[in-house]
Amino acid sequence: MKLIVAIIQDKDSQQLQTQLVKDGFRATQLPSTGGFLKAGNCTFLIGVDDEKVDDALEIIKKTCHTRSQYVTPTFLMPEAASSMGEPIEVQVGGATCFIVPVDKFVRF
Ligand code: 2BA
Repeated sequence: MKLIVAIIQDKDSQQLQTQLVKDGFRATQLPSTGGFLKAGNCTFLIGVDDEKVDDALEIIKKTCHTRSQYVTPTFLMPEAASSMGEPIEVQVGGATCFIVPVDKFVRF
């Protein structure tokens, strides 16, 4: 068994949750915050049998989309507020996924 930890954008969370349940996956959704943008995102914990990992990743890939976001340098360095520069474009990925082996899984 594997645990997929998938960090995705809030905008895609509803569709991902719906599709996972529809295809028989069990998942937990946690609110999270990106360290760079300091904006809300969403972390899914999905426990899956080894042979289903690729199916789950395919659902994540199909439902989660890369988007551009503009941030001002002062957003990243508030101390430089007096010399505000042009906004810079940041590509926020559809999903950042970690696939972790699970030693043991029990449900009571
Ligand atoms: P954030 O940390 O808010 O990062 C949002 C986007 O900002 C990133 O998109 C990336 O395009 C850019 N970015 C992040 N750190 C940067 C840096 N030091 N310099 C320049 N640009 C930077 P993604 O890479 O798609 O990441 C989306 C979210 O996934 C991240 O939100 C974070 O919450 C999570 N994440 C990404 N890589 C991670 C990792 N290695 N470990 C844990 N969480 C990660």
